[in-house]
Amino acid sequence: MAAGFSFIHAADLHLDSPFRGFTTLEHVDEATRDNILGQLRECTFTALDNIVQACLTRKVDFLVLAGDIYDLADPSLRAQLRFQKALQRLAEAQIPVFVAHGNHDHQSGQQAALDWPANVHFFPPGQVQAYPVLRQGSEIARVYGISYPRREVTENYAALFKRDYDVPFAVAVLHCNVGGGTEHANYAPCTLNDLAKSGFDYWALGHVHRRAVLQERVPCVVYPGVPQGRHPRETGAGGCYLVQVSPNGEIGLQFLETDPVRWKQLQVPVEDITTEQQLIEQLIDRLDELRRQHSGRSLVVRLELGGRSPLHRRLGQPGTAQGLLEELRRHYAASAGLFLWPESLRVATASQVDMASLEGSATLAGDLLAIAAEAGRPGELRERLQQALAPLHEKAGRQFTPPGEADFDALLAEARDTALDLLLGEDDDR
Ligand SMILES: [Mn+2]
Repeated sequence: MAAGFSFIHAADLHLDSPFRGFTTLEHVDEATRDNILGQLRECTFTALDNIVQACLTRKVDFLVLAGDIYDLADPSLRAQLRFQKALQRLAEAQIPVFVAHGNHDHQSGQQAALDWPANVHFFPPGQVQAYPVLRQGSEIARVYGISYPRREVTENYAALFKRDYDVPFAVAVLHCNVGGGTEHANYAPCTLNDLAKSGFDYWALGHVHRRAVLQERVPCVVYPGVPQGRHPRETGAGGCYLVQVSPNGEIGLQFLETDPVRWKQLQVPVEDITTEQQLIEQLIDRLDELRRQHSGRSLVVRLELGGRSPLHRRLGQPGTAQGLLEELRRHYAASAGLFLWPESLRVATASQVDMASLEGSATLAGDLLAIAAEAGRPGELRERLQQALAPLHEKAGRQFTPPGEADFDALLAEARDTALDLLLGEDDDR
């Protein structure tokens, strides 16, 4: 290879995602509501524009998109036109784009008949095709890829990729589930070993929405994750990878953030808080801090209050959590500019208990703590409890990983606290 080159790898754009559950926003004025809904409606497109802008600014040699460009197999015309327009900007800069379709935008759907710029290459459904990337007439890389002909692809598509050995650098673009992960549908299943032994230099994957570099050394195996999170469980930065290949074929990865709206979960411990006034102030402090840490981004925040708190009883009253949420939404209402939307507020506090004085006391609560402590140590009681839970885990085992020792301890602590709360009674103000 005469000189180094670079490309950007993105996947799972899910353009025009509907943001279900965000159609009505309560407790705020209409202008605030329109501002938030407008930004949500735009954010998958803004992420795409940010990817395109990164390609232009970094002067990359090509762009790879590894499936689920659209959220639907019958995408909106709006989504397709916006995609076309974005790629047009890359055509003007003569940057080639290689596009695979995945399970969300498989090729059995109805897509509009549009003219695509000559720099755009769609991989065909069900078979691998390769395109050379040329610089001044000589090939710097070859990009191989395949699209989904239908939603459910159960074959191992990775096995269809065959590298040509006269190629300086080979990129494979595939929407697939590596290693039988259960978080996403098991489409085009393959193992990391299938990819590692393939002879390719870089596997540009899509499908798994959480970013993961499965292998750093050649072949590099990468899930870039979503460029824009789309619901409260898709937390963390969304983006794409800038891949720099040195003249001797070494690969450097740099993650670029592209999400205009970010989903956050915020745990707020409330042990030391004794009044509702302090609580509201504390929540606003924490949210302001979060906003400072994410300047230039809008935020959707899922709040959880935790810890043993003197406010536990009152926080459990019907309407209290809702009232706090309402207050926060009003506080952060803004008719324009970046928004902070408190999406929900969950109370997971426990009552304040003087554990030290209860432990060892000749009371029912004392006995309960002694039993919980015994179950926390290896021994007969712990084994009996684990055996009692075993049938449940066997049944659910197909969907979940059975809990390990640490999970069991967490469950035990939760059971102890709930039992203690019930035992200490409603009219006890401790
Ligand atoms: Mn996807």
